[in-house]
Amino acid sequence: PGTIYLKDYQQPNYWISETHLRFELADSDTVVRSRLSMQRRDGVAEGAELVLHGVELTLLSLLVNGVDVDQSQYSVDEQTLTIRGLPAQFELECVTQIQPQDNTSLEGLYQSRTMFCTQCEAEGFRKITYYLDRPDVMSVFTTTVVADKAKYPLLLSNGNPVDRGDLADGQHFVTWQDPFKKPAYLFAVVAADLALVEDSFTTMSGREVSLQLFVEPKDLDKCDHAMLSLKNAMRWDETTYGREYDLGIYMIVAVDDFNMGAMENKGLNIFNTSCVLAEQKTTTDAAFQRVEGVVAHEYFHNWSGNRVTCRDWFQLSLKEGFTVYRDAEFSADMNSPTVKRVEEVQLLRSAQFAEDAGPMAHPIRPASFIEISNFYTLTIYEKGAEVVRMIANLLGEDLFRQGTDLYFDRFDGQAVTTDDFVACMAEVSGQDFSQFQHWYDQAGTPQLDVSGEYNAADKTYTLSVSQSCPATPGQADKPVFLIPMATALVGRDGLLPLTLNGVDCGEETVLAVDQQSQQFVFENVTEAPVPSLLRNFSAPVKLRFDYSREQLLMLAARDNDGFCRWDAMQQLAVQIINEQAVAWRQGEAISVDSSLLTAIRALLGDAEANDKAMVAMMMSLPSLAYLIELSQQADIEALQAAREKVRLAIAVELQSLLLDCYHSNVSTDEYRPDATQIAQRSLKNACLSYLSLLPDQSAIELLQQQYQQADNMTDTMAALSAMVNSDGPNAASAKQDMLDDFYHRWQQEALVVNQWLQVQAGCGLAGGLDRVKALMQHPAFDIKNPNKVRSVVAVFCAQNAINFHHSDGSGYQFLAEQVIRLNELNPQIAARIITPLTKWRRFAPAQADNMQAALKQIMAAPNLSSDVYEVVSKSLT
Ligand code: B3K
Ligand code: ZN
Repeated sequence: PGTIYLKDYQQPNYWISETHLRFELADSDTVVRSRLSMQRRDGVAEGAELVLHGVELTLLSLLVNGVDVDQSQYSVDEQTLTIRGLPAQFELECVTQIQPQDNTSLEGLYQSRTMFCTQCEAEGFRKITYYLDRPDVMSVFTTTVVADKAKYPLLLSNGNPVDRGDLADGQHFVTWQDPFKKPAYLFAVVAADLALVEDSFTTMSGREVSLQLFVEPKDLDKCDHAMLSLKNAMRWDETTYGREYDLGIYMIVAVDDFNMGAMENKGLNIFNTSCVLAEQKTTTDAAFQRVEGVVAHEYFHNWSGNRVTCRDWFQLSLKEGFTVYRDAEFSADMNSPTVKRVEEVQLLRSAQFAEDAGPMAHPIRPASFIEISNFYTLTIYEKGAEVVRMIANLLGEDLFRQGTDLYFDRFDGQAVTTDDFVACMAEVSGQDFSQFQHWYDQAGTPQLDVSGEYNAADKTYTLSVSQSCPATPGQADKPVFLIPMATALVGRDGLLPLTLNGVDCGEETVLAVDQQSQQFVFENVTEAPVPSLLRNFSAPVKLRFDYSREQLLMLAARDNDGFCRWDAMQQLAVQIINEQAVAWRQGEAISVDSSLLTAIRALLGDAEANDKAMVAMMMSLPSLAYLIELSQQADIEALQAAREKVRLAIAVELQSLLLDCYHSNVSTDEYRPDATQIAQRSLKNACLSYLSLLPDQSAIELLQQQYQQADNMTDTMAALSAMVNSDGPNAASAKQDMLDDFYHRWQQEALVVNQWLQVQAGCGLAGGLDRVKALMQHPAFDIKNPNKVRSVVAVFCAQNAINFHHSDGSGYQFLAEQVIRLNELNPQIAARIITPLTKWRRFAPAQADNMQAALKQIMAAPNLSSDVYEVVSKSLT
């Protein structure tokens, strides 16, 4: 497989103005007829070749302007169809045959259970018919779908239905027309027998839009939340960005077999069932929020992605980073903004930073790739969103809105670049974005090293800041970034007023860190302050400041920035866990430093006055993944043992406070997935998680009681998860009983069974691999269903570090086998689950060698897909 470079971008030789498609769906030998109106691009030489993309297609016929193309005028290979001797304008008719029933890659047209559906982004359309399958080729689509009427009463595509009727042999057809020009990646077709939930929305200009959700009949009771989220998102985009929906129908189809969360096809979103169905008894609070976020994300793409799309796939973050930023702000407005922000930081720190430090590190606008499917990454999405957030903060609300208005208006109906986006922001604000641009083309997580010095005589406080960014593949030295560092100074009684260079800057200021090292001198500082840095996580960087434990306690208690308060607790916990890890390695037992216990005691004592969700987050220890990420060479056993020891100390020392807090947050109110209730449940379940560590029967009884009395899946899962992870002497049989009960109760609900699989695959107790192998033999497992693979294989390898990294290398061997198996079935999923092995350089030689050996074993397997090849080959160099 070859590398594709951004610098080689060229417009195509031909454009497509109209696309007419006819699908004749069948159990095998589905036929696709296409008729394309094409024009040679201005400036392209007469007779220039037309190179169409096409993969795994059987070409049945090819006509230009109604005449068969002579064999000598075209050639076909595995990836392309090349036609020569074409006029400046012509109609190309092409008939191909495909086999969706055998398509396990879930890309192109495929079958999921009893339905046909498509996934075209990024390059799936070429598995449907020969086409210019690139996002800068935008065309108007008219699509006719023909299928058996009894089996597939529902025939959908993008836009509006314009014709329908019955045909011979029990077949019927529907014709759809999408008035908006679009690239092929936004095309979709569905043929199914599903139930419909319908609602409507009146747009700000008074147009009525029909909202349609298609699900299996048994799931009709799980649609309210997605529908409400959709309506909220539509209204929010009108008020926040002035963007209105543009078609008369908005459809969402839920499918079981899907490679990711959902897809924003114009007017016809296709969703993984896990991102649309939600109901109190079967769905956790976290999953409710995910449904809300994904429904909004796909809706927001209608403007940021569909109306204004990407010129080429190097610009992917143009639509994804911006849309994640938009959905994040929406979710923040619908729920607790601080909690949402902390969750974003947790994801960045525990996973995106690691990606940015590994062999697949890439800028949010990459310069090259082998397989674009590998670039739907946390970097493109989450770091991309952080970069848009920094722009929004640099401009302020009003100018940012002016910038997005200009962007949407100027580029409506076009395929553009991240440069075009930034240029709009520069134009409306008059700001110079040249240094800021490095965020788009440089990979790696920048690091800020900060120190502070108080001068009592001068009443000055000087912050010395230096920045660095580690080398990443192909980028050794990097020019310095512009890093906005939001800063405040915390004094005994709260925030101190800030004066910089004689200018009064209120209580918080954004320092523009734009040099390798520089100083900021605050004046009239009346006491030695504790600096509150990178407030609300103002830039996606690592920050080092040598805080004492007293200073961290002070920030946790007195800062008014929720992110900084939480982060102070995290830093305190990291220090304490790391000192336990050192002792563990030396075979010593030292007591757990009391500062953390003091801080949690204070939080619990004041839980009623605080945001309960924040208390829950602040009292929870950093994840093992984050602790690993912070270590130069991670000793997972030591970190895990240390973390567990600190958890147990908290449980033992604060037992009665935890129990009080638990009981005072048991609610009898009717379930609602709103911020207040979610906060209360998260605090209660954080307490439960600690209490479950206590080595006595009452801990098990508490779990059993919650499990039996729960009227919602959040509480059920909290109890089940704590039970599964419990290894007290009496836990074994209670655990098996609970697992069996759960399965028997929910075996008909695929999404609930997935949670049952996840909780077991993620269990950190010894023997993890054997449990996972047994789960894969269970009837509930299916290697062809990505949700099952993610629930078992990916959870074990990516979220069960202690078992996956077992010193005998068995976890790595297991993953290599699964990747090789999935490489043939579903290359995208195969490539995605390799991630844990790519991090081998972060481990001690004994482990690193075994991880490398597993990568080499994959590399040696036959028929490697470009997806798997890229990840493995880059990891081994
Ligand atoms: N745009 C799709 C992702 C497509 C992934 C293709 N491998 C979903 C989204 O980001 O909204
Ligand atoms: Zn997206």
